[in-house]
Formats: sequence, structure tokens, C-alpha cells
Amino acid sequence: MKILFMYPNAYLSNGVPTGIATLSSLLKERGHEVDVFDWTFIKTAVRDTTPTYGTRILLPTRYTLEDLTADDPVFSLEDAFAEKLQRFRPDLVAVSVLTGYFDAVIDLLKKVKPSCRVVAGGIHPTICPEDALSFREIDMICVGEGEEFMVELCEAMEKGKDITGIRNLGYKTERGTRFNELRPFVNLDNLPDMDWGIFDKRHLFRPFQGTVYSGGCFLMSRGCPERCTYCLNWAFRDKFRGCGRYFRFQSPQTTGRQIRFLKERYNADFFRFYDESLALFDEKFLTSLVGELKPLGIKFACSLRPETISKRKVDLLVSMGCVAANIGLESGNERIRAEILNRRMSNDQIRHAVDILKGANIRVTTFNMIGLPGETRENVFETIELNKSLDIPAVNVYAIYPYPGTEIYNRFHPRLRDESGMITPVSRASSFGMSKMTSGEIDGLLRTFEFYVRLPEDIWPQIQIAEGNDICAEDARKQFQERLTGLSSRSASCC
Ligand code: B12
Ligand code: SF4
Repeated sequence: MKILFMYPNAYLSNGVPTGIATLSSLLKERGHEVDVFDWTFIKTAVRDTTPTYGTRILLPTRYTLEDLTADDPVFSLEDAFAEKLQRFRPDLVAVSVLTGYFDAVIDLLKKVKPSCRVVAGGIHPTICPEDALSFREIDMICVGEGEEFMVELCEAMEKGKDITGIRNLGYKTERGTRFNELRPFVNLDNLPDMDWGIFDKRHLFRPFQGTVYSGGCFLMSRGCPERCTYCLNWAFRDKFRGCGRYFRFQSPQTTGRQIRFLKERYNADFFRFYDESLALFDEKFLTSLVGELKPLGIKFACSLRPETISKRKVDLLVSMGCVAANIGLESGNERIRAEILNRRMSNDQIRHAVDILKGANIRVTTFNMIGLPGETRENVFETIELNKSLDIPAVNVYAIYPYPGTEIYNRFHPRLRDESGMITPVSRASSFGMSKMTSGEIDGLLRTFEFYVRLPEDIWPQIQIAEGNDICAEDARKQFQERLTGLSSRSASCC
């Protein structure tokens, strides 16, 4: 069978997606041919959607991703897809899609209709299966994990067998949609090494502190023990009750084997671990991981929850290659953080954790959100003040998006689709009206958040002018940006 994956993604937002890379590897093991239609390097006017406001620095590198793509031809997404279909002639198109990209995928499939069947998997079909199946362009979906599902589906299709009994399948019948029983979770230690080979090599571009490394994304766990109200883990935990232990992780030996493979095969030496917090693991596990990773001499960035951090654990992380960490601070107001977001950590815990990390020479960044339910402008300044007090080199800030399935969504019930039938794009997340600020005010604070954090308080009145949406405000922002980074156009994105 020939399977063409589709990875809808923002232009130049690089990093090989772990889901498709694992599915591709498994399918190839079974003798199938695999290719990917990846939007990341298609230079078009079609862009998402998801502006990130944050410090995109830090040190300039010899070359940037923009340099590497400067000579790429401009293509329309439709032409690129039509050409791919024509060249590869797939027997199945397999789309991996998040909510924010779903409408763009449907739009593309409407314009360029593959002559084979289309299966969709990933977050949107898993969380909104009825919505995903309501489109003529999608023949069937996978709810949840796709490994065993895809192997069974492709084998059945190849042999012309009935597919309607396959677990995790959602499909259409004359009498409506049918959703099959969910299968138990896969054992993460049984998964193959990821296949990064089907992706454009520029996905491996990893600038860090002025040096260009080669590498990508890695997860050694699935699920999460927490229940933050804005996160989909909330929904997954309930949806997959009975499928096995929700928060699972693979052994340090499997991680060591898989990272060694990526290093040897793709020269990968810089990784971004997307596990919720590497410090969640106990010291015994981390010590074992040191034994696996230290000999490989890799560097990595990871996420850490402040309340899981201790000096001893941080020392272990450093000795296995940790050089950068981000902390989900989200709000500077402890009540909002605890009551609205269900993240129970104090500002003191955050400060203490950051001190430990900085003491270990780990570069710390934070993740923050604006537009939270009930939030006022004063509350946003509490977040700014807390970040300021941490004295860290970079901050990331987003407008909260109430994704279907999250507790925040259940509480506020915004409509998934607006009057025109479209899913509200992530770029309009400020418009949900959950906070006490207007959408314009939230967008202005997103544009200037990092300036407030990193520039002296006596120029805050000027920064307020830069919150605007006119040319003067834009000019002011450019000046602040230059002052902040000492760089003008050549910037290297941070991990
Ligand atoms: C790592 C990660 C990222 C990384 C991605 C790195 C990379 N290139 O892989 C980065 C930081 C770039 C990222 C970006 C974004 N992310 Co993100 N991310 C995650 C995270 C933490 C883990 C995803 C992951 O790799 N899981 C492990 C793999 C193996 O699982 P998987 O991808 O889901 O794939 C499995 C199944 O879904 C299924 N499957 C997947 N595709 C397909 C296709 C077919 C055909 C089949 C049959 C099955 C199948 O099989 C796979 C194996 O079992 C999740 C949280 C979570 N719990 O999922 C959020 C999450 C997916 N991200 C989210 C969001 C919102 C985003 C952004 C939009 C953020 C932003 N504002 O920019 C962007 C969009 C990028 C994009 N185009 O996908 C949301 C999605 C919400 C939604 N409803 O869509 C999540 C769920 C977090 C949350 N808020 O709860 N993300
Ligand atoms: S936001 Fe992070 S800590 Fe909270 S439930 Fe999601 S993955 Fe877990």
C-alpha cells in the first residue's frame, strides 16, 4: 500500500511531528510505502493562523531557516498537493490534524480531491469525531492512538478485507456515523525508532545560543498526571478510561536506544523533550536516564513544572545534557492560577525553581497566557511583574484558546464553529470574551508583553503606545525590539 500522510502546519514552524514519524516507521516495517505532504516548507500565502508573541532570539546564528528557504519557489498549496498526488499516487491519504488546521485541510481537500480514501487522525478527530466525520472530504477517522489502527487498516485495505471492525475507527454508514470500541494503549517500549527520513531535512535545524544544531522533538511519555483546565489531557483522561494507565512512560533504555538511533541516522545532537515535566520522574529513573544519555553527548531543552524541581534532580538533568528549560507560569496571580487554571503552585515555588535552574546554568524561559476567564489588565501586569522578577532571557505568551474537550470549554461553552461555519482561528483567540478585557486590549498586551517584561519600568508609558494596531505603534515596537535584542532582521528562533 502507498500511504501519503498530510501534516498541516504553519510555514517554517519546524520540528518533525512525532506521531507521523512513528506511524511511518511502523508502516514501513510492514512493507508499505510512505510519503508525506508537509506544509511546513511550502512557500505560499496560505499561512496559519497561530502567531506566537514572544522573544524570538537570542544570539544570531551563521545562517537562519529563512536563509535555508530563500531560494524555494513559491507554490500554491493546491498545486503542491496535486503534484504530490500525481507523483506518489497513494492508495490512502492519512491526515494528522489539530483543531486549528482542520478547516484548512477540508478546504484543500475540496479543491484537490484525492482519488483514494482519506483517513484523518490526531487531536481534532479524537476530540471532535462527529465534527470531523461530518465532512464529505473525510471518509473515516481514527479516535486516539494510531499505531495498531494504521497497521490493521492498511493490511485490511490491501487485502480487500472488511475494515468496519477495526478498533478506534469512526466511519459513515447510511444510517449515520459509527464509532468502534477503543483499543488499549500501546506499550511505549514496543514502539519503533522514529522515521524522520520522509521529512524535509530543514526540520532538523535547531539554533541555540548562536550555534546551529541538528535535531528534533522527542517524547518519552504520553498523558499527564495533572488536570489543567485549558489542556486536552482533561478530556483524554475521561475519553480513554479503561484503555490503560493514562500517564505512561517508556523505560530509560528505550529512550537511550531511540535517541542513539536518531543521533547515528540523522546526526541529531539537540533535542526538545515535550514531556510535561522531566522532573516528574523520580531520582532512580533519572539516574538511569543519565546512564543512557550522558554517553551520547547530546544537548536538550525540556519543560519542567516548578513544584517537581529539586537541586538533585536538576543536577541529574544537567549531566544528561539539559541546557534549557521552560516553565508554564501562565499567570502571575496565584488565585487565577489555582482556581481558574487548576495549576497549584505558588509564586515562591516558581522563583525558587528558577533560582535552582539558573544556578545550574540552564537557560530558563516561561510560557504565559492572557485572556483568562475573569482576568483584568491589572492581573496581566501581575504576570508581567512575576516574569520580570525572574530575570530570564525569553518569555512566550499566548491568548488562551478554549479547545473543545477542555474544562474551560465545558464551563464557557463557546461555539466551536461561528455563524459562517468556521472554527475560530487561533489567531482570533482573544475574541472569546472570557476575560474582563476587550479583544483589542488582549492583542495589544500580546504584542508588547515581552517589552514590559524586559525593558525598564520607566518606559512603560511608551510601551503602552506600542500596544496599538497602527503604524506608529508598529514603529515603536520595532524600536523596542531592536533595543531588546541588539539585532535587527537576522534573528534565530529560540527553542
Ligand atoms: C509536542 C506538541 C507540540 C509541538 C509539536 C512538535 C512536533 N513537531 O511534533 C509544538 C510545540 C511544535 C506544538 C505546536 C502546536 N501545538 Co502542540 N502539542 C504538543 C503535545 C504536548 C504533544 C503532541 C505529541 O507529539 N504527542 C505524541 C504523539 C505520538 O501523539 P499524536 O501526535 O497525538 O499522534 C498520535 C495520535 O493522535 C494518532 N494520530 C496522529 N495523527 C494521525 C493521523 C492518522 C491518519 C491516524 C490514523 C492517527 C494519527 O496516532 C499517533 C500515535 O498514537 C500535545 C499535547 C498532547 N497531549 O497531545 C500538544 C497539543 C497537540 N498542541 C496543541 C496546540 C494548540 C498546538 C499549537 C496550535 C500551538 C500554537 N498556538 O502554536 C501548535 C500547532 C502545531 C501543529 N501544526 O501541529 C494542542 C492541540 C489542541 C487542539 N484541539 O488542536 C495540544 C493537544 C495541547 C493542548 N492545548 O491541550 N505542539
Ligand atoms: S497543561 Fe501540562 S501539566 Fe497541565 S494537564 Fe496539560 S500537559 Fe499536564
